[in-house]
Amino acid sequence: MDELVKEALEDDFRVNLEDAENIKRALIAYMVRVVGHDPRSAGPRQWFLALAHVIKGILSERGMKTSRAQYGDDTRRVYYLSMEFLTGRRLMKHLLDLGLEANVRTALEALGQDLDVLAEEEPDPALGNGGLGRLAACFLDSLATHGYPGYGYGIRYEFGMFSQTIEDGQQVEHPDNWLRRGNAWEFVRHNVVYPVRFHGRIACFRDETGRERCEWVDTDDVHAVAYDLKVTGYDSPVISNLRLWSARATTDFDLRFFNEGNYIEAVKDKTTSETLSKVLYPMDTTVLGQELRLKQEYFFVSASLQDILARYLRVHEDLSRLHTKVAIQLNDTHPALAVPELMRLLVDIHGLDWEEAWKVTRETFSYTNHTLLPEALETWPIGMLEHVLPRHLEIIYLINHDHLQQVRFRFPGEMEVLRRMSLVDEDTQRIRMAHLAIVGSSKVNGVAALHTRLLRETVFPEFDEMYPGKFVNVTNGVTQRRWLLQCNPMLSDLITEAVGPAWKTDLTALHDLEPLVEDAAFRERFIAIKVANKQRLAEHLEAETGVATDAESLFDVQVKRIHEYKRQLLNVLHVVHRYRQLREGLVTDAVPRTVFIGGKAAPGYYLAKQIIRLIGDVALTVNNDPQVNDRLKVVFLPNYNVSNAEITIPGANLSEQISTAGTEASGTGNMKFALNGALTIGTLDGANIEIKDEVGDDNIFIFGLTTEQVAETKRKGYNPWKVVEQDADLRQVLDMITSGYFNPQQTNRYQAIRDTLFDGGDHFMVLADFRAYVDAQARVDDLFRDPDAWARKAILNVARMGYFSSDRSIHTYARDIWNVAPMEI
Ligand code: GPQ
Repeated sequence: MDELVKEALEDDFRVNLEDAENIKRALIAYMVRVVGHDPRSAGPRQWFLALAHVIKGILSERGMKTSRAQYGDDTRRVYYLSMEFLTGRRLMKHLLDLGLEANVRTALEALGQDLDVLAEEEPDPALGNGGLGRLAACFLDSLATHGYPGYGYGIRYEFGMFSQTIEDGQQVEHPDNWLRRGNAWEFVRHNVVYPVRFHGRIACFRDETGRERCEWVDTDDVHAVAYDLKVTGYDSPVISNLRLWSARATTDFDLRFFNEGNYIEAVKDKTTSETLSKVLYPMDTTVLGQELRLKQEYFFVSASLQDILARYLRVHEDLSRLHTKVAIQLNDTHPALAVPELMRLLVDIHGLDWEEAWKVTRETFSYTNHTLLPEALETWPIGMLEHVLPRHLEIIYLINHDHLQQVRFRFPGEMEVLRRMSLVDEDTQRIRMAHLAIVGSSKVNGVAALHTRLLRETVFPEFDEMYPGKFVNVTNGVTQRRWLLQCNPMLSDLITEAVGPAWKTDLTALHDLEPLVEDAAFRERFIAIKVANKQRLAEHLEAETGVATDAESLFDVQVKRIHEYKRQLLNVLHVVHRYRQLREGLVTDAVPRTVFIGGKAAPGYYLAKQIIRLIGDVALTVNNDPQVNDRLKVVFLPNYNVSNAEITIPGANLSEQISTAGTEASGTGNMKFALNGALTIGTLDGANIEIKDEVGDDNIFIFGLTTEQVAETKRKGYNPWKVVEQDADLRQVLDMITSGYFNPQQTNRYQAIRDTLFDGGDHFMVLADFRAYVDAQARVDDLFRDPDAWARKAILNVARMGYFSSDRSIHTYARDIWNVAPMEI
């Protein structure tokens, strides 16, 4: 080792990627010079850091080339503004993208280290809640892979999504202190700092030309400091940047108090302003309406726009042409304050006319809507906006004034339409952020065909009428680089061996797998890989929780946020029904199953937490009942996150996508499972419909009410009591749950669940879909008894998932929304 160290240091940081020996020397050099540790005594943690720094060096070099090419081309750039980015761990992804895994593995072996052990040293950055944040990460991957000039902006939360444990059957939240040991991948840019202002008042005056100008004065300021993460694409020279903002107190602020001699006050205020980037709100598709959240939204929007304008002004002078070089995508309404903020910057700071600024603004922004659920549509109290962002409230009023004038022109005399379309909800005195985003954007998109149709027909029909062509669909996708290539290496190898590597950047190439369905040897290998992935999942689970599962059984998986509309409860009702049937000997030929359910409940969402508890109670009873536990097992997968998903999804036979029709905007888990060879049991909801269209009716288990039937049933007066009265099995199942069968120590534990199903009117139609679901599950059993027939359908699912790549989504955005092309490097 001594000799090696000496030699490597002479090499002076140069890394030749083709050569494992050279990588080894670089690792040693970085260990000494960057990590500051003696290679002779370094452990996995230090070697992880050394490796991360080696890679960071490569990314930095390539990032500079990308950035030079972008300035050179002067092309339109895409900025993706999102409160959430669920990137997953970086190490293995970078190695895969750079084609470095084999050489790095060899180099580490020579140093007595195991790459897989090192990879576990990296925390999973949980800067998002679920689908929306993970979609943003898939998009960055596709942008970089296909060479689009993409750039992400978000918040560097000090605490990401809480980590979940189950204690006494109940969810317990733990802070996610992911930065505790630093973040090996980030570049902190102490020179990229912008002030972000809050509170204060508006002072208007006439300038020298006689024009009225308004200034926002006496504000409380916070600094936004940039932290950059380099985003690699697969086998691509293009690097995207993800810029995350961290809040830091301004020094002025400190000094004011300091000079008054109140040192402690100064430090207290410093902490207050720094709480802005402290923690991610752990709610998914529900809004809380807290002032801190509003401030977070404005904080990252303001910093991002200042940065975008500064970059534009470095090479251009005329802000009235901004939209020709800049496209900004608003990931839901969370960044919708960007609309009034850009207006403020253009008009108040840079002196553009209102009309001109409005034209630029509308041409610059596009908005993606991610939900139809009314509780997720953001609105802010006027009083709160007035206090926190007085100038923005004025600008919103001005935008609304012009907007309503056009509405009156388009719908003369229709007062009700005017009320509905206003940016202001007069009844509640709140600003409707979705309306603001719609009027401030050139395009608005939904995330699956059904979702876009429902947006146009039921949520924003007047807007659709008023702006023909503004509403478009871009069905979500997932990146096959993480959700097949990285998470399922065995299946990836089999596919590449069979049809070549093109699928890695063009997923439609999977079509070529179809003929292999007839190849018995291929089917056998496909089956063997699924079994191996199930074993990997079983081992992981046993190591994490001590629960043993049988990889021969059907692995039935539902992993996603816990929410009433996603209907984990329907899943549990089926489990209890199956349990009863097995116990009472009503079925003798049931296929052995392991039902996995995992996901986090928002900390304040009582019913979701009760559902987790119920799963635990049912699991305890079922798993300890020797009469059935060779044929049925129930497992709650704790702390579902990106890293766990990478192990869970490849190990599934059956993917549960059972939301009430018309409630899940798209879903993306549904795509990941099918791509890894699971069959779907699902409703005609979100992207399930398009998955069915692609894989074919015979290769998916569809059940339950359609969106139209749900609406029709409700219109006629849905009565849950009636449904239960007519179904003896359902009655028995509900009796068991509500009488304390699974929790004799507290028999009324599930009163709230009972109440929502009966007195609450079963809003999500769990009871209405019970029978259809149970029947569909029986069809699942039938097919699983014939492993070869199952494998044929699973292979067809993989072969026909080409459409669901985020590459396709990104090409569609690029063409239909952003008008950008890949760059040349
Ligand atoms: N989604 Cl509004 C979230 O993950 N968080 C949110 O706050 C909202 C939506 C999801 C949505 O529920 C899924 O159906 C989508 O597949 C996903 O966004 C990405 O579009």
